[in-house]
Amino acid sequence: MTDTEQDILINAARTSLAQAERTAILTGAGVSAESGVPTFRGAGGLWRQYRPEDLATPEAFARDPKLVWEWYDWRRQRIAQAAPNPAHRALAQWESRKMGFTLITQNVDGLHERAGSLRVLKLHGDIWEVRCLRCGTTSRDERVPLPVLPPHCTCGGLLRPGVVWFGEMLPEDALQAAWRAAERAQVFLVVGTSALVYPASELPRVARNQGACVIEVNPAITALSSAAHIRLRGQAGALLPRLLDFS
Ligand code: BJW
Ligand code: ZN
Repeated sequence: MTDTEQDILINAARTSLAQAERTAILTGAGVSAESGVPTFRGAGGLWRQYRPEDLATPEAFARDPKLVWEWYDWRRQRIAQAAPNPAHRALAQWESRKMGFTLITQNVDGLHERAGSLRVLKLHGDIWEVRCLRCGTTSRDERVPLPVLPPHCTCGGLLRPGVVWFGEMLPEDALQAAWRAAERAQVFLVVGTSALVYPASELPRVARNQGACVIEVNPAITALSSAAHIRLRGQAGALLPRLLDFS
């Protein structure tokens, strides 16, 4: 695609976004890639020799909680060193200027909130939360690195990360709100996700089936690309400030 063709697509996307009264946005790991947070799949997606599917499961945690915690502790350190990038900031600024805006994220890194986003539907939890497997208490622990792995609760129980693993249900309130926003959206913007993980991957399709214009921002072709009306190939940090600047 030439630069001129991409410019035409950006203008079309910008106009749709500017005119929409209800917009939903789904972000994935790619939105934080330019902040230095590794994505799950593709280049740099491996930690040691493990894939996310080997570690982000209750079975993996039951088998070897120390190993799984080592992965999370390493990621927490990377995230603590990272700062929000222009994509996070553009979305936060947009929320403050526009009604009918719903930000849905699969990310657990908290960078949307650190950029100033106030309402974020977090589908896969929060890496800074820990939950006790014995007493069920959830709390925040932002220490990096954690002093002892695996960490334990004051009750003596084993703590797990407050995230959603494969085979687990998503937080019901956030998922319901995300589904409703997808059903109502006139424009659905999908940023930096491979769209391989269910049920988040269904949201753009739900929106499309209800008549929304689906816009994808991603440097690569994804499982969703063929269903998107406008495909913008590039990095979120470069494209989102251009898409969302309609002052
Ligand atoms: C850029 C960029 C730049 C790079 N700018 N872009 C068989 C068939 C179908 C479904 C299933 C199945 N078996 C089981 C399922 C269900 C399962 C699932 O979907 N599995 C598939 C893998 C097959 N889903 C679940 O289990 C979910 N629960 C559920 O369905 O409950 C009901 C149920 C219960 C019991 C049985 C069955 C169903 C839960 C899913 C939880 C996912 N959890 C994780 C870990 C979270 C905690 C943590 O962070 O550690 O969530 S896995 C991981 O993947 C993480 C992510 O949020 C998620 C999505 O990844 P994402 O964000 O798309 O990242 P990447 O790396 O894949 O892609 C990055 C993209 O960015 C790429 O496209 C790049 O090109 C792009 N990019 N730089 C813009 N600068
Ligand atoms: Zn406890």
